Amino acid sequence: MSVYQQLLEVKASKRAGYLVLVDPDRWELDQVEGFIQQINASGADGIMVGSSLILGSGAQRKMKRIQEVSKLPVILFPGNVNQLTPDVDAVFFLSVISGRNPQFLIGDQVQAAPIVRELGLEPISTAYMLIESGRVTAAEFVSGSKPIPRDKAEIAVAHALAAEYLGFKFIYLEAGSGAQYSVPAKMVRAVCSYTDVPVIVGGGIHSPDEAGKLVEAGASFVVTGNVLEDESNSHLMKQFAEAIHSK
Ligand code: 1GP
Repeated sequence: MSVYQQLLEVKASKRAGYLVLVDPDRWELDQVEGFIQQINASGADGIMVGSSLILGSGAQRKMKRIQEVSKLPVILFPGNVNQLTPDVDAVFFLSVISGRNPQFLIGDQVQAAPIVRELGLEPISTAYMLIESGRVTAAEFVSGSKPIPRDKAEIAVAHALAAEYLGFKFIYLEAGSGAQYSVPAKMVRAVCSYTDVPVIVGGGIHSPDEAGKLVEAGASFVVTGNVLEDESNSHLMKQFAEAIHSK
């Protein structure tokens, strides 16, 4: 079954799905296995790997290790074309539709498409919308695109409708990794009331309670990354899964 189908099944069978983002730069090769085992046991529904920028060495080897150890689908969440690797189950084929930078709207996708085909990866088209989140995030800076103002839900709605009409499989409302504020629940609610395209929400989510509120607002998937990189927070993983799944 395709990863896309698996994600749709998660959405159909649970209140919403939980995806954990693993930034290869945050883990040494010998640490990453333990973290993935924790994710396997947490009740999460999938693992995302990638980052706006990867500085450290050995990212490809880490991704391979992640896929070997993971019992969940591993989806590449690429910051650029160089992060493409055969050692994932699918790739979120992102277009930064909130921005007007042609490189991140279609330029990089044209570079990436033949590589995705050659590697035999499953592309999952995803309309990526950056939402203003208190301070400039890496995703905003690196993509050279302006985020949507957080109090302008109607702008997010119009982008989401455009994404639906253009045929994207997912909409990703992104505050940015390590964001000061997560995407406002009000904006999630507005977007989800206008489109049936499944909405993924991520960036700056620090508590299971916050995640649960985003699901109540209509999110189909919630992503956490940074908050779990602090080992003292590892107990939160199961709590996130419960808050997101429970009716
Ligand atoms: C970033 O949405 C993800 O693309 C996760 O963000 O690291 O802030 O949880 P955090």
